[in-house]
Amino acid sequence: MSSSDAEKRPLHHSEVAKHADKDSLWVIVNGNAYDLTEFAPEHPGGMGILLKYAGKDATEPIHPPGTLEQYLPKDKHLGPVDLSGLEIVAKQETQEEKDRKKRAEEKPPMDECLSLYDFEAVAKSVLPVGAWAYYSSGADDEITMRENRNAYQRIWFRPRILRDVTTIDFSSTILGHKTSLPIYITATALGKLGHPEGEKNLTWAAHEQGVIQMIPTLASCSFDEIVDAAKPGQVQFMQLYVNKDREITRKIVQHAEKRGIKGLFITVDAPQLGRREKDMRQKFADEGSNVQRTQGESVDKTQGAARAISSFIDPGLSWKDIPWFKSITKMPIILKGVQCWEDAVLAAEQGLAGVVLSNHGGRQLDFARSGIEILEEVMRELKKRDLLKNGFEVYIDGGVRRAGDVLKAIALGAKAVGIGHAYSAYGHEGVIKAIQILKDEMEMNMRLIGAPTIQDVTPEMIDTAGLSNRLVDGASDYLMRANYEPLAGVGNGLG
Ligand code: 173
Repeated sequence: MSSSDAEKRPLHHSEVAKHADKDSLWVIVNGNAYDLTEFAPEHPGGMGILLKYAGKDATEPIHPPGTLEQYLPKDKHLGPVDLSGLEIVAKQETQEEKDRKKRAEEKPPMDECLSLYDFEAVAKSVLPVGAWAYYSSGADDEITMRENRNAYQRIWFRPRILRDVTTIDFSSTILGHKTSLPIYITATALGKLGHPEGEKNLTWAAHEQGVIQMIPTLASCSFDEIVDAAKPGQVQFMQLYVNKDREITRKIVQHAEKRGIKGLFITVDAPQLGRREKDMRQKFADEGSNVQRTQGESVDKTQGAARAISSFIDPGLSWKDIPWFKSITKMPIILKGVQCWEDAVLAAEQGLAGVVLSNHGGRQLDFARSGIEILEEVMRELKKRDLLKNGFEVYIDGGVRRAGDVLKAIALGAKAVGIGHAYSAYGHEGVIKAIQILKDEMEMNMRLIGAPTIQDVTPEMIDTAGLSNRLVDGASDYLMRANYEPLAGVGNGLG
């Protein structure tokens, strides 16, 4: 059928339902039908997930609106669908899902959240299981994810007294742009898994609180929607996953620059997505039942929400590409995911604007060190080589939950700290409140360490003697614990 026929005569949903296998695979998205037969083998998420929706309504929040219109050739747009007579079969809700919805209805009033941990605890309790699995999952044994927190606990303050701390000013700049405190909202994918407004919540809250948002490549809202949600003059950065097809990357970068984006943060720690097993397990459970039963197809058990949409990322990206990036944009370029001083030095020598010391929230290489630990060596080596003189900036992210963490990073030389997932459950109001909490903590901590401004937060104010003493719990001897029979009446102290 040609698209002009489709305009004249809407397809009936029963017609779409006939195209439900890999030889003819149609889906309905937002009331329109699309022929995905030729595209299906190339779907980054694999054929399995498409077969699950073949012949059916596939309107899901995972892709931004307009994705199909943008990427699918026009002749595969089959036009509007007549949904009359379609029997909506209510999905069987599990008891777990019913319980979750009840918890969401009865969640604590937002004002009871006193710290970022509280927001995280509410999110865990009320978000859909798959959303929480995706957001909270770290790589492999999640040692690095925990280390991101632990590392902050190995740094202690050396406060100064009797400094006039009546007035506290924690404002600063990032790449020359004002920020009300030295944090920015870093890029986190798939915002609509947590809330229907997705990343726009972050845009609105960033404006309200005077901080800068970094827009993720793999947002649930489209890039333009997120830029349009910003108020005039509001500064936004963009995170970039580099596509194997550099033409696509060039278009994305140049479009971002045209839309006024003020910094390009190229992610360099994800040539392949890490194994986040919570996320992977979740997806397996979801796809397994339908695809296997109805199509007799084998299920790709190695996917998770993240892996399903990440195969376009180019593992061939290298230092040789940097001059090309500089040739296609005037935006400052920052490498996000630097993990040792050698690469920070290379970035500065290449004339880039900065680096983010990051292990991707512990979601990539397990046993990567924490950003705060790397910061110390990076600042030392950059200074030694006089590479900070052109305004090269160093940021860190991962594990930040308290303003005290931010101050430790600033004392060690970071210009700002990125904050990611933790507070989706209350929409944009929750994000505003979370940043307000950080500001309140910041004011108190700056008073207590004797630093009235960010410039007063110096390396002498912290004790990093224990920073590189990374301790990991030894594996416990499960067999001994399970099999040992203590003498009758005598405890063995194993508990
Ligand atoms: O950490 C992530 O989840 C992430 O960066 C990502 C990458 C590709 C697809 C989705 C998310």
